[in-house]
Amino acid sequence: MELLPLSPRGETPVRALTIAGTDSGGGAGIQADSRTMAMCGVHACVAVAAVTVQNSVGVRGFHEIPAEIVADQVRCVVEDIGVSAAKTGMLASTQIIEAVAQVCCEVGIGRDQAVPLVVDPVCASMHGDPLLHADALDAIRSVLVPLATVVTPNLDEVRLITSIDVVDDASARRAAEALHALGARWVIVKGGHLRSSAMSTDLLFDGDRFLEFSTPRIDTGNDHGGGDTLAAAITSALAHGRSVPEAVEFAKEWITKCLEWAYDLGHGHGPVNPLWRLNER
Ligand code: PXL
Repeated sequence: MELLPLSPRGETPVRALTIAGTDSGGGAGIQADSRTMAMCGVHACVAVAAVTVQNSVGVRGFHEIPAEIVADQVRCVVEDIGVSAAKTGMLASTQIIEAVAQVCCEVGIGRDQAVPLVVDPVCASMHGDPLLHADALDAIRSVLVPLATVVTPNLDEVRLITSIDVVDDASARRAAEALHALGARWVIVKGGHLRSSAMSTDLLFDGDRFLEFSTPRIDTGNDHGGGDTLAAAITSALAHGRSVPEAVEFAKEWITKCLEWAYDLGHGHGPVNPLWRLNER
């Protein structure tokens, strides 16, 4: 695959911002985003929205950062360092979603703005543990998705947001249309959790055309942080100036490599491995 360029010694890399939750187990969330961005030649700036208490077996709880502190982290980074793409992950609550949306509009992050925004509408962990208050789904629909340059739900998130159960290509297209109608510029419906084929096919929709991206399905129980990593790879490619279809094509190949290099960790599910680039020469 063609990798994104690392910056030469002493040269300031392109920057991207992740607004998300931390994972004490080190596999998902901000930890996955930062590693992926670093390996894609992007300096990762970080606005922490929530701190999770978790290991490879599950999430025991989370603590939200006050909404104004989340927004201030974004403002502070953009003012000085500047970013060319941004991503949201776990935002936990309506208050945080609203504060993030407001500051993004204020500083020029979001669809049709100078800085594209990848919205990964994180609702729950792979174990089904909640990472979003149930009453915040409305804010995801009405405030966050409309701000997205690209929205990247998995099939569980598609069901929660649109009430559409994706079981085949026709329902995936219906779901993409429903998400686009909420206001996202581009929609990806990820087929990775549809276990029916040897390929993992993601559908990309811009309100007009459907594009399909297929990569070989990597069967591993170690896929913790996979969604975050895919969205962070899209964000990284956008930060380098790639178009959305180019970024998605890159990210599909990137996550396939991260899955091939995934490893066991603890007693539950291990993480995908964004550091594979260091080992595969
Ligand atoms: O993979 C979704 C996700 C996002 N963000 C945080 C997480 C998880 C999954 O566990 O912990 C902080």
